[in-house]
Amino acid sequence: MKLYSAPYAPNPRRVTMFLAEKAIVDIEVIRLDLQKGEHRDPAFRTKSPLAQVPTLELDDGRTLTESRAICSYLESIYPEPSLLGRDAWERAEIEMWDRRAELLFTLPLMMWVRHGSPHLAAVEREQTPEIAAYYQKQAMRLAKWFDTILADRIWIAGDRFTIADITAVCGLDFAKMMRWRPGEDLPHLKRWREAIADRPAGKVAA
Ligand SMILES: N[C@@H](CCC(=O)N[C@@H](CS)C(=O)NCC(=O)O)C(=O)O
Repeated sequence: MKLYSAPYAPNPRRVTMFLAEKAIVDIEVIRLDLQKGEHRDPAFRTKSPLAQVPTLELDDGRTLTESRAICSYLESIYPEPSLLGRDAWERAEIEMWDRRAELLFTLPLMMWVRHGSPHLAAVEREQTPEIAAYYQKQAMRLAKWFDTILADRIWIAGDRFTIADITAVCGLDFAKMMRWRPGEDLPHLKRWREAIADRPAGKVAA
């Protein structure tokens, strides 16, 4: 299998962190340069119709182009350690937290960066400062909420590291481009981020 990824991009990093936690090493990772528009190449579009990374290409040529779908597929093939849950309750609970992490936290952070950082101008093409300001506000509001959640649990979905932690930290680290990271005003979020640094996923470059 091949994974099309890109340096600094949070959605492919969600998958490369997932690979690291599971110690999966037999997937070839191909890095595209988004600044140069390599993902818009017609040959790549035959694999990824929306011209996005990550894209997982199976040995028979089939492709998956959504990071969460790629992780679900990999979890089925490499079940240990489980990052999506082992039984019906765990799977549903982790999915609930992962959706919250993605839709309420990582997505606003990504939109803030995409519309606010000059480094993303070539990728976003039409940056809108009002959109950046709107999503910054949303993201900061939800950062506070996640900080209160993490006050009495180690990881986002409870007492073990899951995809919800990977999803949230990909958004959080991307916001370094806006010079934001949780400080003393968000002590639980800060402690959680520091704990990820010691894990295999934490070694994957942002
Ligand atoms: N829903 C997709 C989103 C993928 C996505 O937005 N990827 C970005 C990189 S983080 C991309 O390829 N952007 C290229 C572009 O927008 O032109 C997923 O999670 O896989």
